[in-house]
Amino acid sequence: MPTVPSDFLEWSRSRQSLVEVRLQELLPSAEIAPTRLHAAMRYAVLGGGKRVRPLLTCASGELADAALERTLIAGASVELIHAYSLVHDDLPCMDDDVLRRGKPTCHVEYDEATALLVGDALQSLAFQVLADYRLSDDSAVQIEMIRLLAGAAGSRGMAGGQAIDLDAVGKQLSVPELEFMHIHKTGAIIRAALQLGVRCGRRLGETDRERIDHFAKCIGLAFQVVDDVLDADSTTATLGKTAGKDARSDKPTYVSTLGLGPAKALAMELRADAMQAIAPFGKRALRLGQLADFIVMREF
Ligand code: GRG
Repeated sequence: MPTVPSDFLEWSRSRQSLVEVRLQELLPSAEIAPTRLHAAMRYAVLGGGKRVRPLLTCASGELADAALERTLIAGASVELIHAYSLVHDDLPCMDDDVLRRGKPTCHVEYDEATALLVGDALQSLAFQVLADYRLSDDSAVQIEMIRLLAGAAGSRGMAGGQAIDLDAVGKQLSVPELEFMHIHKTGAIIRAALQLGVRCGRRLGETDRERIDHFAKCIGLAFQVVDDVLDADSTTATLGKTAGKDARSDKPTYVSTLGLGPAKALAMELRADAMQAIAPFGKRALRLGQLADFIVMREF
């Protein structure tokens, strides 16, 4: 099992705190009307979460020599979409959960209608951010970034994956069916995080982009496999969200389909495939490789 090196901890902590500051600045102040909605938006986004997606945006941006500031803003826009998805996912009409990031879910702390609006407003804010800031010297590339994130969040991406997930409750899915669901539900936004980072920088050749995209697909899926393993194999206190939820909700997962051991082995296989895809970049892909390790080794 690979270990997380200390220079990666330093790199990731510095980016996490920089993203945190950008998110604080991008979110409307809780003193501006409507104050309750703005307070709830800040509650849902700030002070929690691993910020894996912005870290991926920073790492892929580094590979394309992107300015850090651009990747922080692009990463923050992806995190806003992610935060919206968590708020909506926790609602009683979806996963019906009471704990997220170690605190009461948004609809428990506020109310259901507010949580619904928080998700709506965070999604709009993500695209406003992508349109407001100059993230590429080429405005066509910037429009492409907006299109990529919209596609990843929509019915052909995350929202579609969530629809398949809701429909799968009580059913047994085959591994290809599970893969299809998670490539959409979890993988699409992770892939977009990497695509946006690359587009903040200089134009990479087609082969290099494909390498990064293959890496993105592998770690997007690995992320979900590990999420399923942790749900089955960890505690609520460690996760900061309700553990054992998938089995109790009768949801098909990699653990229910393959078993715990083979699911862990699959995560390692996906990591190896991801590493192979970025090997030709050598040291330039150091942070991407370390993030892949972090994703498969994380405990929460
Ligand atoms: C409601 C349209 C809509 C979509 C919801 C992402 C999602 C789709 C649901 C979340 C449910 C879930 C547990 C998905 C598994 C993978 C995942 C996204 C886990 C949470 O992401 P982390 O671990 O969370 O990055 P933090 O809190 O660290 O940001």
